[in-house]
Amino acid sequence: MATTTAADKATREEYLQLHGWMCMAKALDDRMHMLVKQGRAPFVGSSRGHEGIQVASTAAIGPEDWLVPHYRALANALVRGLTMKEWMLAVFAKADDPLSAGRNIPGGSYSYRRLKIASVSQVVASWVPKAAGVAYAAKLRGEGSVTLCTFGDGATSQGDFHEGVNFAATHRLPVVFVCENNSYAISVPIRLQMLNPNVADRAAGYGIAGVTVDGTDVPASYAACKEAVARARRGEGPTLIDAKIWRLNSHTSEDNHLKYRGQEEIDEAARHDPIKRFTEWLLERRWITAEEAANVQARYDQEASDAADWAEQQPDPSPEDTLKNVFA
Ligand SMILES: Cc1ncc(C[n+]2csc(CCOP(=O)(O)OP(=O)(O)O)c2C)c(N)n1
Repeated sequence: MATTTAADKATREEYLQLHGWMCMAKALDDRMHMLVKQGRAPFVGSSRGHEGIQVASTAAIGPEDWLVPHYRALANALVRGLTMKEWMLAVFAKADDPLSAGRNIPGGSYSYRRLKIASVSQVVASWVPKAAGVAYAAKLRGEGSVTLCTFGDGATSQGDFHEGVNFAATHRLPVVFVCENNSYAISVPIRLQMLNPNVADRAAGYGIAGVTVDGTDVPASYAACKEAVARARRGEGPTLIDAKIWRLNSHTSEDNHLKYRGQEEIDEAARHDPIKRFTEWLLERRWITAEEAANVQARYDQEASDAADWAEQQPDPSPEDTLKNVFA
């Protein structure tokens, strides 16, 4: 597991901001589940359980850096500056949806130039070589930016993953690869995907640094990511971080994890909620009170509800625009 140095620690204010983004992501996630149950929204690919590593990794890069994340990346996008209203426009597939103009499942496939988020795709691992390409371009241009690329454990079984990481390693590109390892690719457990106990063990095969961290531990995750970003900026090439987390919900709202996980395991997963864990950490330090923590969540729950009601009233895309920006 990663060790923390003082330089890799955030301040109280920064940790409270990370906590806020996690609560914001949970509020949107919970609201989407409700909207799907009510038949008002089509789909949720839940980020519950991923929020800790998502805010930690994304806060470790700066506005000049690039984010090439996987499709389950709500909290990452919020850290980059995506608003709750923008997210809800995507949920309702409205004309002004800034992610895909209503053409894709919420957050499933998009790029957002202003936030320097590129090449989100549902084609598993396809964005890994693209992240290497973004970093290669930045290096050739002498930009000094770092590219953060995130993916699940299942993605590491894909050829695209190998090609992307190997290219980044060979060219010593400034990339931080973060595996949000929830130990499932839909219903396939990680033991049927690989024999190595850690995804980070694969780093040795590429000659790059590999780090295993508890992805439900926000300060430890932040420290590991900060160190990897610093390594990339020093020109020492990529790092592969294996952040162990628990998926709290089914793969998506189209899936029922009870069919392959069992209630006991699902109950165990709930005990690894990173929001609960991080709140306790903040409470122990007296950096937040229980009442303040509850108020933060309640405020974002209300904002998510208001954002949904507002977005639902916005104009739908017009039929004439159906083929706009559709290339094939
Ligand atoms: C190339 C490709 N193969 C299969 C799928 C179907 N699929 C969608 S998500 C997924 C699981 C990916 O699991 P993982 O990478 O661990 O990420 P997670 O969804 O658990 O966060 C699969 C197999 C796909 N979208 N793309």
